Amino acid sequence: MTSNNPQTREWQALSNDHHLAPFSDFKQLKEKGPRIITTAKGVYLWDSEGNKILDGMAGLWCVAIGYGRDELADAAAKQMKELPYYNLFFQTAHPPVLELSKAIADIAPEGMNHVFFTGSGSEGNDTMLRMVRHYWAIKGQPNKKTIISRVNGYHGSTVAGASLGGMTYMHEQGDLPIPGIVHIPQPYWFGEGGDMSPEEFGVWAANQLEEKILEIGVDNVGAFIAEPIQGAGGVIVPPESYWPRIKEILAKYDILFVADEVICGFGRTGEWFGSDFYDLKPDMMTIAKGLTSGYIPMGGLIVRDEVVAVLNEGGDFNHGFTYSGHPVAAAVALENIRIMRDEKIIERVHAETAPYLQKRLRELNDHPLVGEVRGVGLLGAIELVQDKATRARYVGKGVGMICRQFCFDNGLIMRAVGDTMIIAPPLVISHAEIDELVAKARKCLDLTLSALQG
Ligand code: PXG
Repeated sequence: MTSNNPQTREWQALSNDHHLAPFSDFKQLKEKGPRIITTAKGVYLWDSEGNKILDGMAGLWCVAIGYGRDELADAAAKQMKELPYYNLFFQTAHPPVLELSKAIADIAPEGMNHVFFTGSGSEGNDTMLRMVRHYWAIKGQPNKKTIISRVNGYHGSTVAGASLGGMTYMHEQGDLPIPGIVHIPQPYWFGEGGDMSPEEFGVWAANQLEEKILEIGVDNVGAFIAEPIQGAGGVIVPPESYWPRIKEILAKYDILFVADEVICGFGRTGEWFGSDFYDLKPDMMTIAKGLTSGYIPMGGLIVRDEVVAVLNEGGDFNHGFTYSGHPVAAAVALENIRIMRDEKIIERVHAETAPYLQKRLRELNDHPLVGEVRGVGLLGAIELVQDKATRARYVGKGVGMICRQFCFDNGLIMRAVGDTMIIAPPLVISHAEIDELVAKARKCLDLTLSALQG
């Protein structure tokens, strides 16, 4: 609470007195006071102190088309005036949700033509869990209940979402995971690959899926869920051997495959979906974030035709949310997709900005603190280490948090997951803005190294 700006202090007092922030240490936040973000345009944010900040995280992985697009605000206002709300229960529908379903079917992988809408990615994964079990019950295999997920995957913060996720610090609060969800190791070579080569480790990590299926019994396994590239876990790009081996295993056993596309979907990899990038052919895909560029909450589950054909035989699916397919959210999502298409935003990521960002980021490999730079599309990770050769970390120093603070103070939002710095800028970032991002990242790495040495 050190601001000299009375307005900032007033907002921080409101935070102290009334707000409980997500994923925060309430007491620590009270002592420090939150940074107040007031406006945004393009890839930049401004805080209440007047600082301009390059948003290397697109909000929270969501602001694909950048901040400040009036078209989305106009689409919301128009829809609010026409039909601000109506539900989709009881055999009703409205134009925006139907048009959006079609627009999503048009961009989704072939054979994935139906969408169940939710208010968030977590709700999308809750929907997935119930739909998978309902699907197998209809097929006369009600024991196929278990969902296999991965350690350090992120699938949301509802009870099912956090259980599906493999974040132990989330499981510790609230007796999670719920029964029927099990986890296998993640394909995180840099952190866990030991002496194996990345390719060997990728095959080993994929084989854990087969071992788990055999351990539980295929008659008890409903689905495997995974992010094409883990986001919140630290932008974990699997070794090249990983997805091909997983695909072989999935082809061998009769279980559903769910790609959680909440981060990878809508252009992040330079393709519409991470499943396109890795040619994954999932049965279901969870979506959120980039669907509306985060301008308004919306998530969903895209479902393969063969699965829908089974669900069609199952009577009522007793599941849904008040805001499933909300008309204003649907109108915003439609406009967001239109802009992505008309302005060829994903094509530009694919052909120009992703290769440029990846090339520029890898220049940071020469920095003494950097053990690895990796990334795909407009996703990037920088591993901070004490020893490049052995990949050994600084112990007990909180290097990632030190670096994150320097970034904050120097006009760059770059996240820390442990000692892994991660970025996922808006898809509209320009070459000049990428240069700025990389220059600021290098400066903050220098400051971090000095702090460690001092
Ligand atoms: N799946 C994935 C892959 C996600 O990244 C969710 C599901 C849940 O979406 P909702 O809309 O319910 O939040 C997410 C969300 C982080 C962070 O620390 C990431 C998310 C959420 C909160 C924090 O990077 N991703």
